[in-house]
Amino acid sequence: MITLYGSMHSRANRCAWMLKELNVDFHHEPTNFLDGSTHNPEFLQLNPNGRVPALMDDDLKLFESLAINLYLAKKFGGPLSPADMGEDALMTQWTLWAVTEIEKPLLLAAANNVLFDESSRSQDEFAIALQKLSRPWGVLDKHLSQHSHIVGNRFSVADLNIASVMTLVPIAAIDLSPWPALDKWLKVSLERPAASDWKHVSFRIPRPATQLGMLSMFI
Ligand SMILES: N[C@@H](CCC(=O)N[C@@H](CS)C(=O)NCC(=O)O)C(=O)O
Repeated sequence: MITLYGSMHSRANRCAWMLKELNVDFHHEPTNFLDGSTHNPEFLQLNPNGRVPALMDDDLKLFESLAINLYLAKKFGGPLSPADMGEDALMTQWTLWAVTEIEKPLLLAAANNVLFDESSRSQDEFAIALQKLSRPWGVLDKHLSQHSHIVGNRFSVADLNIASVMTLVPIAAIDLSPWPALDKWLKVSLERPAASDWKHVSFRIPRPATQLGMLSMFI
């Protein structure tokens, strides 16, 4: 039996999307990440990082949302999964790329557009974050102007992992019109019926008190 821990306002919605695409039954524990629940001793047994999502598949305990999705793809197979070693390598490559190239600057942009209280948003930080995103988004836009999907000619875990990181684009109303192929692909991906949990995301995060706090939060 699979149990997914984490409220749908958290990155757990990435794994719920994957489980729903795969039509896998799972139990959902909506652990709240804003009230300290991820730091209680019982939860730390599951994920010593004190973060959601976490997933249990019988005795196997996993953390890291996108690694969980790669595991689920390989465990359950089908069109979302790699068909061979080459596809496996490419799906892993694009997943790690999403985390290293897109996630942090996109979070910084979204924080300064919508997630921080209005009084603590910075237009300068927003512009710097978008500037940082322009290179990877250019790469993705070019790729998607030549290919219908990230890997192979079908929606796979690579599309899902990148699109799930980019749910922050509509949440923060970021304009993707300079990257039209990316814009189109993201809109279509995020409208898949299994993806719908991201639409309920709404929360505010406090701006860290110090520059060091900002660094540890975003870099
Ligand atoms: N890289 C991790 C990040 C997990 C993460 O930061 N989760 C947030 C919620 S979206 C959390 O649990 N924060 C609570 C905390 O940091 O104390 C993943 O993708 O699973």
